[in-house]
Amino acid sequence: MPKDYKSGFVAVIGRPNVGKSTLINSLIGQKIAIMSDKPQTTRNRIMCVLTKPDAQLVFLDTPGIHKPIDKLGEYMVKAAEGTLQEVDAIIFVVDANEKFGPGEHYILERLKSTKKPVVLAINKVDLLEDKEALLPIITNYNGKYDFAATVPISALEENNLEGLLDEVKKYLPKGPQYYPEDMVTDQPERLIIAEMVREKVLHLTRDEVPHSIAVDVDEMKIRDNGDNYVRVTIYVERDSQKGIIIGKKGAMLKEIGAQARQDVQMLLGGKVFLDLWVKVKKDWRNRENILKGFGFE
Ligand code: GDP
Ligand code: MG
Ligand code: K
Repeated sequence: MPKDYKSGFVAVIGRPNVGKSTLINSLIGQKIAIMSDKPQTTRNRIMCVLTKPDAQLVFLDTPGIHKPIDKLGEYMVKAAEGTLQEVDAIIFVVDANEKFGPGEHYILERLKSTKKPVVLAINKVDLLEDKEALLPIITNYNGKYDFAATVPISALEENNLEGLLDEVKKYLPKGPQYYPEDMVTDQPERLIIAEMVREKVLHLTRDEVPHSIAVDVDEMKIRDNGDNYVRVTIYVERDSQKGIIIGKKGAMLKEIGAQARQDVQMLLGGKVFLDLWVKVKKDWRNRENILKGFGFE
């Protein structure tokens, strides 16, 4: 390891859908960061490790920075803001094709309470028909906040990601490789699997069920024939939501299972039997004791 090796923590923040997870996944080269915009718990502050010859960067996908609307939201915002105080640098991702809005304004206000360097990543530049359009975006953002750097990128097409990394690396302290080179995430498999299922539920039901659904992996084992067996419970608040998730003659749940199984198989390797259950747990969002049961601090 070179003697000026650097290592540190980097928070990736931004409104839903701007491309935070895509960015982290592109950097890491694997689908680890969860693509759902409605993460269920503070636990999925997913940590991804990127090891380079000159630096090791640990990325934290912090989905919770938005106006809280209920108890769950409050927990998440607190956790996300805590993260901002722990990191060495922050990447603020915005979408080049979206106007500056209240979401961005809210985040910039939150950022004022941190002294950490913030690198602005203007994402989805591949969708800009006229690259000249970048200049006013850059000027506008830099008029509102003192960014450490501004870097236009395409997370999806992996454009200028090295340029972004170079800017971020400037703000990392000298330090050792904390994590083994081949380690890309600290997430227990169970939590990743729960998020994979949850992502499919929200996607396939087209938001007909609220983000208040929770998913727990109850059991994971390897059967005698070598196949993986995973039993998962999806918790909803109302019978009607249970009905939507199960679908006509169970068709929806079957589709959720089929799609989630593919992701889980990629994660675990080998064959996976995914045993999905749906249970009603009334109004869990606003009942703190139940929140604690789901692992909230
Ligand atoms: P997040 O909510 O901020 O984590 O956003 P995601 O990473 O889940 O991305 C939201 C959507 O934007 C997905 O459909 C991505 O494929 C898409 N997306 C992300 N980055 C880019 C990009 O650079 N270019 C284009 N065209 N689409 C992108
Ligand atoms: Mg995301
Ligand atoms: K600041």
